[in-house]
Amino acid sequence: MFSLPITPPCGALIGGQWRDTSETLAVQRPASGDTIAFIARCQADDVAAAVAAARAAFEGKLGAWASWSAGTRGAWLYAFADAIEADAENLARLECADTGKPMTQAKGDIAACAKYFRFYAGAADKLHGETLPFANDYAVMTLREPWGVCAQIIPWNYPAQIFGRCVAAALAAGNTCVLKPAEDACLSVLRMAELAVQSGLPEGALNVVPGLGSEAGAALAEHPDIDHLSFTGSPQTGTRVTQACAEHHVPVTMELGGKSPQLVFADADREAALEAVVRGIIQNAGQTCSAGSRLLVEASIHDEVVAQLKARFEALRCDVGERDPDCGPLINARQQDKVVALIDAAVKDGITITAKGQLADDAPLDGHFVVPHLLTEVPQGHVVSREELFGPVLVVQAFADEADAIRLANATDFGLCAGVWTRDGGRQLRLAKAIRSGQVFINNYGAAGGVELPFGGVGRSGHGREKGFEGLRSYTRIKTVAIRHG
Ligand code: TXE
Repeated sequence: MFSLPITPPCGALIGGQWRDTSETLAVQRPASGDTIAFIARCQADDVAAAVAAARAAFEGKLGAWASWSAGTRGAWLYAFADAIEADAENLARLECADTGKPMTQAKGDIAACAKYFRFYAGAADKLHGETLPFANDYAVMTLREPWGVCAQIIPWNYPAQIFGRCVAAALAAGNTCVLKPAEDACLSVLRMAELAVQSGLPEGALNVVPGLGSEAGAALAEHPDIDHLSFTGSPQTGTRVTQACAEHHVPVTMELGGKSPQLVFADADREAALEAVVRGIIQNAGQTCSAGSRLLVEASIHDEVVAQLKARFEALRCDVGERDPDCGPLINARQQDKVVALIDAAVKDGITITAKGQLADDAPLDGHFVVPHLLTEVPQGHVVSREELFGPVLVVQAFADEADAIRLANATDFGLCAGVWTRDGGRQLRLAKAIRSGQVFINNYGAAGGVELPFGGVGRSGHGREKGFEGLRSYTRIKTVAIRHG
């Protein structure tokens, strides 16, 4: 039987106190199906109490949060980044057990989370409004103010990283938070909430309401007293959350996944490109919004590239995350069934599985494993070239020339990321402009996840930006003050 390195508090954090709920939810380890924790199953009344605590903290009626200056908030964020780093080993082991991801990736996620807090710590007292030229008898300025109570609904694929990017930015800007983590994986988030309380974060500044999407999540999105909502998850749930927020005119940031292309031209640094192409689809077993799930390759090198990828895919090892394989299990049986069904549909329609990775002989039978798959000669209209599979499945298509490459890259309703591999400087710039997506990476993929870089989508990938200074601004609003002095 698997046991966790530490047991985080598994209740709801409301107004600085941990509370149990009458019912709980079992959390399973994706690698083996073992139950590793029971988390709170918050209902609408718990969510209402959390929103009320966040409101009271924001208005100075609970705890010291409202009295903290931007500099004091920044100092706390720095200290909290240190606390995360001091607990990094426990946090990484929790993240690995809970999400199934390989240990090296779990460690990277915890490091990135600490980096978010450090980045926004330094930025907290550098956010400012402007003075504006207007009529001579006026003085006009803008005040950059926090929204107030920020709701955050986050998924299970990167709990620690997404906690960092939302909570660090929201708190740095002076908001208070009510965060609904995903029912499938939230143990690192609960441990960090515990560390936040221990590090002296005032009551009510951060509230966490674990539970089901249809219960706690829906109650949070429907609550009339939130001022902003940030959501990361599926387009379908994003639509529902957006509709609920529209009832009360609550602004939303939506980060909804993708079907991102990697374009490899004949003149590319082939070794670097293929390394990034493979990493871009197996990272977190393909359960990454920015996964490079479509490889578009110039026709003249197509067969050679497929042969090179075949060898790489066949060498990929799939196993439990703790053994640090190339690829861990998927999060749950539902995601595993979805991915397997889509691969089966591709095979039924005559698409070739050119290569597969290997599953460790002693991998637990109840683990939700899907080995990496390389699908080639995939027609553009097929569901596997259009829909987000959210698994380690790379779809390969050939393009004739630059115009054809742009056409294929943009033949999607999504628009999150694109990778472009070419040594031609003019082409790099043309493609950067022509591809319809929130991020274009030239001769790299993902810019090492840099927390400093704004991130978000177009089209079905969502709207609004998280990360970087742009992400911090999105946790604020502008107030215009016009003084007529005569
Ligand atoms: O997502 P959901 P699921 C995509 C990916 C995946 C698919 C389904 O393609 O296969 O979504 O995953 C909460 N009101 N991504 O079902 O439902 C839920 O509890 C309010 C892309 O897990 O979007 C969780 O906290 N909240 C992605 C969060 O929404 C609700 C990350 C995400 O769950 C709710 C995850 C409701 N009615 C999945 N229903 C990315 N962009 O990285 C659910 N939730």
